[in-house]
Amino acid sequence: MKMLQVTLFVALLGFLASAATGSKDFLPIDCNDIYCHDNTSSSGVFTIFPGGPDTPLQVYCDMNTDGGRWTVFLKRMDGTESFYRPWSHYKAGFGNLAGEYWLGLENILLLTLRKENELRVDMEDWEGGKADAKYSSFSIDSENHGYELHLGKFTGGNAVDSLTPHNNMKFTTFDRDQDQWENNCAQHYLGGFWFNSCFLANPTGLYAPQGLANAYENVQVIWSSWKGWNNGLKTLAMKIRSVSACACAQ
Ligand SMILES: [Ca+2]
Repeated sequence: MKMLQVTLFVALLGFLASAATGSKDFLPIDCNDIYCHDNTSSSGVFTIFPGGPDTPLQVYCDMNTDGGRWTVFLKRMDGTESFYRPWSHYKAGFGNLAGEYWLGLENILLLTLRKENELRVDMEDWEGGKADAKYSSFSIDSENHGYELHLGKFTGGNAVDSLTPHNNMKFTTFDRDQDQWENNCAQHYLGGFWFNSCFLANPTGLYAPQGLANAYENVQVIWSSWKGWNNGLKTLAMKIRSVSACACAQ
């Protein structure tokens, strides 16, 4: 009887030790790490640690599109979230991870500091059409440098390129104007983005419901090289992925 108790105790210790080791060892930086750790993971909300063990962050991972492993930092899908928000909100992030959200410039910065990433933009119109655009690299500078955008070359996609004019632009919100226009692009076009003077793409623009998708000229969710200036999109998501596929140790 005593022997059995000792055996059970030792087994329990072993289990606790392995559980502790497991949780210590696996601190995914992004959705790429999660997929590499378990390639049966399906799309959904996961916890990542882009800033280290003390800063868990929840994020939506796209594990299906184009090989999966995508960390989604912007999702528009139903108009439930307002994207006309101040600098502090765009810095920290806002929204609902299962629905519409912006991951936050500080979190995006951490992700792009840790790894070299590519960018993918997926979108849908109200007629069932789908389109995408891909870029070879994506990173941003720190807040002191205005979270300036650095985009690689357009590498393809039937949405065609609407983002290159936003390259090397700082981020602008209605309460922080860092754009190239004499007025404030964010204030005028109702979002927060790396505006130039002002945009070819307006991913954080006003969400126009079906039937009203061309009622708000210029201020909707726009990807002009695909649907022009008067057609608000039904969905749009911006997502990044480590360019080194499954390099993690697990
Ligand atoms: Ca301006």
